Formats: sequence, C-alpha cells, structure tokens
Amino acid sequence: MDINQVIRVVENVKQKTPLVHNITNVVVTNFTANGLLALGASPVMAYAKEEVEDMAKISRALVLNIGTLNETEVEAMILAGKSANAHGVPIVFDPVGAGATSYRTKTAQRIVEELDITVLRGNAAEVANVMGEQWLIKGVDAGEGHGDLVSLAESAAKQLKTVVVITGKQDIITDGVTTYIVHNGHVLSTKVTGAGCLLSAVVGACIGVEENPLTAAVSAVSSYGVAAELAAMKKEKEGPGSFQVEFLNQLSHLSAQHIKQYASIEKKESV
Ligand code: ATP
Ligand code: TZP
Ligand code: MG
Ligand code: MG
Repeated sequence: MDINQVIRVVENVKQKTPLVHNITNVVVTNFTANGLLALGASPVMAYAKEEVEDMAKISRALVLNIGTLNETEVEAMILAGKSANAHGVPIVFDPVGAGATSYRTKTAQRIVEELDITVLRGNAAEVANVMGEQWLIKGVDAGEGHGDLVSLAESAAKQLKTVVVITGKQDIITDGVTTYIVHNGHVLSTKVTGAGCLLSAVVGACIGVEENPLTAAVSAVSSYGVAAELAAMKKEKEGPGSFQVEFLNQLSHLSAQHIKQYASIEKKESV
C-alpha cells in the first residue's frame, strides 16, 4: 500500500473530524473517547434504544463492542446496526471475549449474521470463535503461528464478506483477496486495557473518511502502531501508566513524517 494513502487517511480524520458512534464496554469508554479525540475524530457514546437509530444514521461510522454486553445493549446494537446499514454508515465490530462464554459467542455470531459488518476486528481467538472454530480464548498462543492466522483472517473475510483485522504481535488485515501484515505496535499496549477496543474505534474513524475499508483499516492499524512505538520510545521505562498517557499524546501528534519513517506494512504475496 502506498504510504501516502495512509498519511492521507490520517490527515483526513483530523480535517473532517468524523462523528463515530460507539456502543462499547464500560471498561474502555473514557479511553476510547479520549483516543478518538486525540486522533482528531469526534466520538459519541449513545446506548438507549430510543436514540441509537438516529445517532447511527448521522454518524460516519458505528463501532459495536460486546466487552460488557447485556441483553438491553445487544438489542440497541442490533437497532443501531440496522439503521447504519439502511443509511450506508459503515460498521466496525469488536467481538470482545467471543469464545469465553457461550453467550458472547452466540451474540457475536448473531451480530455478524443480522448486520452487514464492514470491518471485524479482534484477536485471533475471538475471530476464530465468531467463525465457529473453538479456539481457546486464553491458553492457546493465538498471537504466534503467522501462517495459520493469515488463513483464518482470509477465510473469515471471504465467508463474512467483510474486511477482517486480527491483531497481536503482528496485525493482519484482509478483505479475503488482498492481505497486509503490519509490523507496528508495542507490547506495552497489551498492558493497557482497551488498547484493542480503541483500535477498533480508530478503524471506525478512518473508515468514516475513507470509503475503501481495506485502505482505512490498514491506515488505522499502522498509524496506531506507530503511535504506540513513539510512546514507548519516550515512556517504556516508566511503565504502562505513563505509556497510556503518552500514547494519547502521540496519537494527536502523528505526522506524515512519523508515518513515513516508521510504518511497516507488508503486502502478502498470493500463492
Ligand atoms: P487481547 O484481548 O488479546 O488483549 P486486544 O483486543 O486488546 O486483544 P491486541 O491484539 O492486544 O487487541 O491489539 C491492540 C494493539 O496492541 C494493536 O496495535 C497490536 O498491534 C498491539 N499488540 C498486541 N500484542 C502485541 C505484541 N505482542 N507486540 C507488539 N504489539 C502488540
Ligand atoms: N473486560 C471486559 S471488556 C474489557 C475487559 C477487561 C476491556 C478489553 O479491552 P481490550 O481492548 O480488548 O484489551
Ligand atoms: Mg488487550
Ligand atoms: Mg479486545
């Protein structure tokens, strides 16, 4: 992917300040809103069934996250998602914890069945469980085994007709035909709760200004990883608390020069 496309997407988020409607979990709500603001997007959290259809309709992207799901919220997600689909608003879905309980797995599967999802973003075990494969959510080291993760992402993308993003040590982004592997990011992100959830929301911000979802997702994942690396350069020694704050700073300072210098995006050659 031309690095200038990534730069353009990040600049467009700052210029166009896309409204991103999040129905997310209680753990990460504040961090998600602050991360979106730092990047230049305009976050809104709205959950009531009485308003989610209207909010989704006027947003540039809808981000659904089942991290602390309950039945009322799931119904709101379906209502918001149907409204987004009806009005051409792209949806990012983060199936947090799919596979950990059967309620989560079934709900995640219901969401991908009932809604047209534009980007599915999760760790390998979550994506596998959405697809009905019984990977352990904890225990199996789903972050390794590069080859298998690429085929998992590609088959999920083909089956669901979405862009799929599997994150971990390396991040895989695919529409089922074209696949990118992003080598950015920092392990300290795994010590900050919501680093994955915020990434899903950042994919929402990018998809709100870039109509090609693969380009939007690669731009989001690589620039997010670059911001994490820059934050770690400054604060790794101090630990996750300082890193978290510095990461927000770096999201807001992300420049074309940083992206050119540090983004590491590999296009997978088809076999
Ligand atoms: P999990 O539930 O497994 O913690 P998550 O939803 O929090 O997953 P991650 O896979 O941790 O999401 O991804 C969040 C960010 O952290 C991404 O930018 C990803 O590239 C980065 N990341 C995750 N693991 C590593 C790692 N081992 N080394 C470097 N970066 C990582
Ligand atoms: N529990 C329910 S949702 C959540 C926790 C700890 C946050 C998960 O965030 P992430 O981004 O998937 O690490
Ligand atoms: Mg995490
Ligand atoms: Mg997660």
